[in-house]
Amino acid sequence: MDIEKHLEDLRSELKKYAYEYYVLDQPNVEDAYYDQLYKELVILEQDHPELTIPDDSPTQRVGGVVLDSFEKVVHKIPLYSLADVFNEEEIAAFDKRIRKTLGDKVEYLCELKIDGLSISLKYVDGKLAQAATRGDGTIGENITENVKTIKSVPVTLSEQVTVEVRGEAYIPKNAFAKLNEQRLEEGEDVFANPRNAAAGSLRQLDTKATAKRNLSTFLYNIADTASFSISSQEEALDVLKKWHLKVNQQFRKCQTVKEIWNYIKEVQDLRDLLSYEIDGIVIKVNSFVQQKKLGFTVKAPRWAVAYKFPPEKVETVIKSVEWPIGRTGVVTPTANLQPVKVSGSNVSRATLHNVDYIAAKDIRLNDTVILYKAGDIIPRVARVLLGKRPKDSQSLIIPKVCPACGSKLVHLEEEVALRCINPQCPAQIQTGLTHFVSRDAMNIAGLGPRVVEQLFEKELVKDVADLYELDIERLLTLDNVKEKSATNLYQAIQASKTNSLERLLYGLGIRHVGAKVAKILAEHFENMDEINEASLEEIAEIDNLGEAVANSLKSYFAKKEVQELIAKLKKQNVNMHYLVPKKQDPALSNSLFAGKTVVVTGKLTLDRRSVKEQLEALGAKVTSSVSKKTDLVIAGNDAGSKLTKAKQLSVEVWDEERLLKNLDPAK
Ligand code: 1X8
Repeated sequence: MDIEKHLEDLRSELKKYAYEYYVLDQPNVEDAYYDQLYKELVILEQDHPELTIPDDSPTQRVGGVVLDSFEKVVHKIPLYSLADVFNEEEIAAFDKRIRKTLGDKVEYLCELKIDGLSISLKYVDGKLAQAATRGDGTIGENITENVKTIKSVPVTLSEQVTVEVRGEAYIPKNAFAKLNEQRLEEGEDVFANPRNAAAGSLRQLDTKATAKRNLSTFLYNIADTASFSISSQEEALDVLKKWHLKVNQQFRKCQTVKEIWNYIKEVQDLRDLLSYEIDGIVIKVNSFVQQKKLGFTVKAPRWAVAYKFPPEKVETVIKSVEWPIGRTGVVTPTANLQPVKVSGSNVSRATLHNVDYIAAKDIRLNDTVILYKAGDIIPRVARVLLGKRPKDSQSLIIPKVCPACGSKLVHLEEEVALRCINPQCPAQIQTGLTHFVSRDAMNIAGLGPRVVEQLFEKELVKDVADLYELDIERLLTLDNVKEKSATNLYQAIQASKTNSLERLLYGLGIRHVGAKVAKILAEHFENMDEINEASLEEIAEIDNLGEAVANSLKSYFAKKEVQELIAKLKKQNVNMHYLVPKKQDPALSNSLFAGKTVVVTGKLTLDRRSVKEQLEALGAKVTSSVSKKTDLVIAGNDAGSKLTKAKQLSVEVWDEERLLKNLDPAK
């Protein structure tokens, strides 16, 4: 069998299915069938390292490029912003201005306004050459490697055109919900809206992270229309589609304000059914000749406006207010509401944030309030309907002491939050323990919140280290825990002792140390003692971290209780080291790079990704920041601060030529 031909067939078949699925949104084969072909391709590509994998192979969508930073990109043709309108009158005023210039023969194309991030894609001879964010409209960031992981973006167009197209990258509703759920679990802040989520997902230096976010796109604009025979927005959408770019099909041609308004009403009804968020509609004069006649103001085109949907607002009643304590001791007043449906989901609780917020809005028990979802996710109280306030209502009583431990609640310096600062507070410890055992932390299965609660009540566990003193006999004293589950639980607890350092670090629940930061710290310092002793500056300088993390770690480790806890965990043989994923190839042990920590910086003539891969294949660990642990720095042209740092620390530095010689001694 001709393997090259087979690979080519597989790829084109997979590409066709991916196009039908991701661009047309009309799959023609079962997912399982696609997966099977895909796996076959992965294996064949692996089995034939002598054959080069083309850039547009379906397997090349998983990311893997780790960037140092995002380069700036200048948009020769700027990406404009649009003037907003909020009601029918303002649309009528827009229409009136248009007709004053153009007379009565005007046609509008109305499109959905996608709640995402504007991007620009450059294709050269039909090949994706560059992708950039909008930035300020004139200067954006180069996100080519990130965009290559978005499956709706073709690497190759159906025609070999050289063109710059614009559109929106967005995160679908289900992916957005999943992402926020995951972030909550990891103790990270949730994204307030899909636009932030899309932006955050695209600005990942590690493109593997982008690949996991399931982003998609809609393209709606050709920057340089003059080069193509297109005379209207409608035709532009047609051409984009013909080139195999994903185009939103829910547009409508309208002649009058009434028609536009009817379209808006229809879209509003259909909004919840869409798989992506929209925040309005865009109204454009259809004809390019007419667009040109109208031109631009300093800020925006005169030929288009964005109609913004009002946030949905509903009435409900505050039934009670709770003051739960989180694992950091912060008290977050939370209202229990009469359940209502708002912006597509049922809501029965809303955060009241803090005491200042309650005071500012004068929120009281049994008040009727207006509720809406900010950025369409977090339920918020807009205001109290004073006319519906019960006559005998009284302001909420702000708790003075912690509802769990009774110690005095305080405001730390410049904080609006009320805090319980008792490190022995059972509510804090209990939520802290639930976090410690959670999936992304120590991953101890079978230790749900109810078991944790019992462990506390029966005083079997007072801190996380006590978990490791539990034996089967003691576990059997818990309600509903039989021989089998006690054994499983015991084994899960014991197994967690061998987790790599980042799980323990994250599990400790240190402020600002989410799963990602924990991983960075573990990789950098490799063991708990090093982190414990690291200076503020040393921590703050590590890539992607900063002062908040550094300060938080320093003040955490400065506590006597923390030092005692760490000692107690050590005594229980809980692993405190970073476990590097093992490389197996024994041939590597005599490689010059085996076990060496290498940093590559500056401009190279070689492709940085392939340099990194070659070094890793030879047993090196390639990292992004220079520290005293770095063994070697490869410096290309214009190497900046990393080279300076390497010199300061007397780390060995090679230029590209020397690297080449050592990668291939024959040269
Ligand atoms: C922004 C957006 C536009 C469109 C859709 N979604 C957006 N977020 C569209 O034209 N279909 S146009 C636009 C802009 O010009 N700033």
